[in-house]
Amino acid sequence: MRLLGELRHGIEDGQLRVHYQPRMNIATNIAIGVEALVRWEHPTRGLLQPGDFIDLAEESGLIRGLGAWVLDEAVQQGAQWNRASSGQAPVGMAVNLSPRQLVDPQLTGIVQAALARHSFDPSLLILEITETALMENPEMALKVLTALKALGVGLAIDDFGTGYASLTYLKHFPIDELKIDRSFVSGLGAGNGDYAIVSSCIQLAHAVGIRAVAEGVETDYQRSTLLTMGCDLAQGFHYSRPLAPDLLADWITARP
Ligand code: G
Ligand code: G
Ligand code: MN
Ligand code: NA
Repeated sequence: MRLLGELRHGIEDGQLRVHYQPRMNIATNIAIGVEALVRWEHPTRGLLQPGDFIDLAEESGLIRGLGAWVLDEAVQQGAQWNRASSGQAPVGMAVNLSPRQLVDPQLTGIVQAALARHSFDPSLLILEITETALMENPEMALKVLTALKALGVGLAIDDFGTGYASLTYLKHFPIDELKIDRSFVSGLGAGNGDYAIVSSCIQLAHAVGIRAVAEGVETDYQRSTLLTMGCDLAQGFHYSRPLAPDLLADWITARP
């Protein structure tokens, strides 16, 4: 397939970019970190979003190289911001892992190497794994998560509510945060069942002692509703779109 060849070339040719979206403490309105989101600056097709090429990367196996590059790039960027912002709380970095990366025997080594290469504090890195990836093989996932956790990094369940994670696994996985899928967050205020779903997810997270993060917060009504519900962190266009690192620098340095 043509796009696959172009992607392989694009990775080697340095056409990938990482954009960053602030992760906000809802109560204080302060950015506590960012999520790294990959883009492909295609020479003729323009700036492509992950939805245009991540599945292809996953099916072809290119995701291993792509994912390792994103991780290294994000950790390097996080380390750079943190060196530049002395006296401020350090910036946390969240990076997405695909299902295939999760079962890669080299994953732990790749993460460890990136942290060491850039002298990045492991506790400032959060690896996001989708609920679906975890539930494909929960026993194996538990082993991988335990190994990653031993490096000192944080772990998040991404797109929570769209898969079928049982409460049993949520309790046994060494998870630090639960990211409520934006399909539920976007329904807040629409008078449907999403209010109850989002509220339950937050209570569930707190019941097992982890943070609740709302994805895709677009309106002030959603923000204030989440605050009332006790949600800890939020991301979304209401605060900021994912931005190129030079544009985000202001966001990072403007923090109190
Ligand atoms: O950036 P955008 O909102 O278009 O991201 C769409 C999806 O692509 C999200 O679900 C996100 O988790 C995924 N994604 C973005 N960057 C990466 C990445 O570096 N690796 C993997 N595996 N998925 C990513
Ligand atoms: O979950 P993934 O890691 O699944 O989520 C990140 C994706 O969500 C990125 O593609 C990002 O561009 C997108 N995104 C972030 N904030 C918002 C938002 O407020 N609204 C919408 N529609 N998409 C958002
Ligand atoms: Mn994510
Ligand atoms: Na998500």
